[in-house]
Amino acid sequence: MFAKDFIEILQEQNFKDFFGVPDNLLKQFCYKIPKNKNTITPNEGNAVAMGVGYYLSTGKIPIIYMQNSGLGNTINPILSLADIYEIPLLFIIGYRGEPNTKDEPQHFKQGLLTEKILDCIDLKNEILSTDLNEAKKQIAFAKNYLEKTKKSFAFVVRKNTFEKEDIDENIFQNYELTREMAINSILNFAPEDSFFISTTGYISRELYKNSKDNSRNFLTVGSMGHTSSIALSIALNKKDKTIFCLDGDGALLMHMGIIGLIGEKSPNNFKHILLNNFVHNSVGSQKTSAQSMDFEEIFKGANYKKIYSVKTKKELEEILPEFIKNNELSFLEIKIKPQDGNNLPRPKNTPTENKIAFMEKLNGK
Ligand SMILES: Cc1ncc(C[n+]2csc(CCOP(=O)(O)OP(=O)(O)O)c2C)c(N)n1
Repeated sequence: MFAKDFIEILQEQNFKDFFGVPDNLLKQFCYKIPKNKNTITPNEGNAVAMGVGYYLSTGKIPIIYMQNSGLGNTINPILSLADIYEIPLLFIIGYRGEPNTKDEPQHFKQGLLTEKILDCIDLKNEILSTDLNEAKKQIAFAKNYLEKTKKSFAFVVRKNTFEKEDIDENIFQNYELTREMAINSILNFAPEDSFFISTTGYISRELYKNSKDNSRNFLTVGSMGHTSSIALSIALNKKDKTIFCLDGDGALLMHMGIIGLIGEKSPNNFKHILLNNFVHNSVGSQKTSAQSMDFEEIFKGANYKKIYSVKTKKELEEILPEFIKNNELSFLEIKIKPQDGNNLPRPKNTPTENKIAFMEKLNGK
């Protein structure tokens, strides 16, 4: 079915407002939500909590959408907020790693357990039909269930449920630098014995593609938003090594509280780089809140000692030597434009192989 028709039926059934974190499997759906009805939240737990506030203030049932990877972020506000106050929410969940389909390793376990997790937290769920008339019946059933029981309901959405249509991906700005250019400049300037901890999606795949020695990289292929926490621990335990953290704006925003702890600990070997394209480039370039934020001020306020922000190759290459050499906790924002990464290679080695090689290099074995 077409995402637009599905959304129209939802709206006819009085499901008017949407809160969530974008997913590439739900890309068509995300783009067809009317803009003034779509709230993209930093993480999936925020979407649940905003949905609760929406219900409290309108009496209407919100739609909460996400990739199944985000389910973990929602469990606390589902169980100890929505459930205990009997606030019904309608979930739309992209089914990455569905059993017996081909997908990347980070989706395997989450896919295997998605339906089980939903059953386990007593969240009634169904696979969404690909047929519009069937989906219409499912929505009517869900509506009745939500209103009668005041419990939540989830549609699990398989790959290709929505027909592919051309979509005009959001381009909010057009900076000179791309992700590829920025990462290549960083790699050119970074000492050969540095280590990189990189975030989920295209950024890790770009680093993987362009690095000479991938055993120096820890690719956080899943667990979006946790890269800087991993990098913080490594920086604290390996004070003689330079640790680069390659973050995205979507990922940084997802668990931004950690920057307070990074600032508090202030490891002087920690180089935090934000590749800011203002969107979730890896899953279809849906906007993040980065557009209305001033990261230089925020990181300054979080006690980072050196702060840089650049938007051209020239500026970047002028600043990199100082950024790398200074011996203080540093933040570098690189404003870039979104860049398609569909054809980027994916790691040939398994996550466990990546871990072993990385640990051997880091720990000098
Ligand atoms: C918890 C969780 N929610 C959602 C996703 C799906 N996802 C993968 S990459 C990505 C976008 C990351 O955006 P950003 O950090 O800005 O990097 P960019 O893709 O723009 O390079 C999303 C939403 C995920 N992997 N995990």
